[in-house]
Amino acid sequence: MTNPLFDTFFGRHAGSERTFLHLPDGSRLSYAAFLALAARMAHGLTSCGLEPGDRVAVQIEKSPEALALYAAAVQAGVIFLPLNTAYTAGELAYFVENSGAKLLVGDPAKQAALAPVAEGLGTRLETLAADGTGSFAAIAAAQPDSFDTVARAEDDLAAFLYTSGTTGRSKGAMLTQANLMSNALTLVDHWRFTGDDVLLHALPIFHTHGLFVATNVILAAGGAMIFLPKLDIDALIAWMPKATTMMGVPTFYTRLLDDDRFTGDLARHMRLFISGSAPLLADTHVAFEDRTGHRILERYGMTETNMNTSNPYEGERRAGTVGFPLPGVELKVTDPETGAEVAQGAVGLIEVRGPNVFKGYWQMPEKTAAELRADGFFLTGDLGMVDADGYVTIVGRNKDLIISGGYNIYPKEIELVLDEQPGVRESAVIGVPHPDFGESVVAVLVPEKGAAPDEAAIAETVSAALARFKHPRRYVVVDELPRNTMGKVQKNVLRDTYKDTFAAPA
Ligand code: MLC
Ligand code: AMP
Repeated sequence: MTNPLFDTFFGRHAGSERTFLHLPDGSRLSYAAFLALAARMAHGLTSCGLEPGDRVAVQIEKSPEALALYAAAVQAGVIFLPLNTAYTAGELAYFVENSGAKLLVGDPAKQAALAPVAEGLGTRLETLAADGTGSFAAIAAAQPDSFDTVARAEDDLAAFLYTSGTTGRSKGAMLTQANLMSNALTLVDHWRFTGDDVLLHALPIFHTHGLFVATNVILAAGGAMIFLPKLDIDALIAWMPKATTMMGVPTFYTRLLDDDRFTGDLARHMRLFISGSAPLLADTHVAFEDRTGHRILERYGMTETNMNTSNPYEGERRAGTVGFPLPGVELKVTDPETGAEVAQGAVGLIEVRGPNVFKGYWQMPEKTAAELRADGFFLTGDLGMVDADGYVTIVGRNKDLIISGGYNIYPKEIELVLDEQPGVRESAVIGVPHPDFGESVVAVLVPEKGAAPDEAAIAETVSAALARFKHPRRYVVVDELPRNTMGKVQKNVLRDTYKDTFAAPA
């Protein structure tokens, strides 16, 4: 194979008139039409000066064109770097600079904010809108609809996905062709995907879940997707009769259950519902089964590793667990201090090894060495246990991380902004239970002596600096933060104190 990832996911559909995407307006895009679009975009990337191994940073709304740009990057041997559309220009500047992206493809609506960033970094800026217009679309439109696929090896990099750490800036997780390919092929097999599957796709396509799990699985199986721009329960309910499968974060399932139109009848014909990216409450699992007769299949993964474990397709899908290690993935539970494996059934740090595990963090050898052992085991930062039947349960995190509606939020990043604000001596940002997002953000502020922090002004500054989903939804002011004898802030105490902040009224 000249380019294993392209050939496996895309090239083998050449000339196929089968439907790849069902679009919200009722129209369809065949594999052949999609590949022609991708080929024009691959020429577009080349004509913008990109060479194999260069990075293209992409912050655009979900659309067939946005997906075709992923295919184009793979075909041209360019490393694809998708970015959350909620990121502010300031946040985005870091990713573009750190990755050394030669080209930034952004939304035309954000051109004014992105132009100074691109100019300052010497990066070319082109635009692509969800309706298929924009300067990059114009460049691509003028190109031929076939492209000589650039040769790549399985060990070559296919994508960077940025993920934050407890301290410091975000790290670019380097994913190889083999990482993406091996995981998607395993999942196709494990979850019994075929060319007859139609996946209800309402996830964003700038993260592992929507792009590398949902999309790659469908591409590898040769199935179709109902490609919705975002989660919209009305659309999900309207389209469900045409789908066979759905993937979502737990919020998808709680929102469906909150809607009376989501009935057992509506879901009966479905083959499979899959959940991941955040813990699915056992209550949600049970309520979903009561309503529909389906047991949601929960799996566990992360940016650096794609998917690690999954409940079985056949066999018991056990609520509150993430199932068994996937074929080819080794999983062990270790003592966070010593690295020694703990006794079966004991809680420890989850470590994983397999063809799914990434190659390291871009230009951060120390961070790579700290998290990826020389023997290939990756320290996930998740705390878990394996029960006597082999089911893995995630019981917590050994990392200061909040997961809100499936998005990761790093408290440190918010604390750094808050600590700078007038009248604020220090801050602690915590995640507490939230009925819709699973967890949500509370900021605990300690004022300077005699000062009263101006909450509105602080919220405004936070708003300019950070993506909306990271914003604290509640601020509280306290005299001092609880600390242990070592002087470390006891976030567990704060989480307990504020655990009912977003509780629904009894
Ligand atoms: C949107 N908002 C959020 C939010 N999403 N706030 C906190 N957490 C989130 N996840 C903001 C909006 O900006 C808006 O701000 C307000 O909350 C309400 O918006 P909404 O209309 O209710 O949000 P919605 O568009 O419906 O989005 C919610 C969501 C979405 C859960 C559907 O966030 C989503 O699709 N999440 C999936 C994330 C995902 O794909 N994660 C996978 C990571 S990969 P305002 O201004 O109106 O108040 C990974 C590995 C693995 O983790 O294992 O898969
Ligand atoms: P990300 O860095 O965005 O890829 O997020 C990965 C993290 O999401 C993991 O390290 C886990 O903490 C969490 N996660 C993913 N799937 C699950 C799940 N099914 N249950 C609990 N946590 C999960």
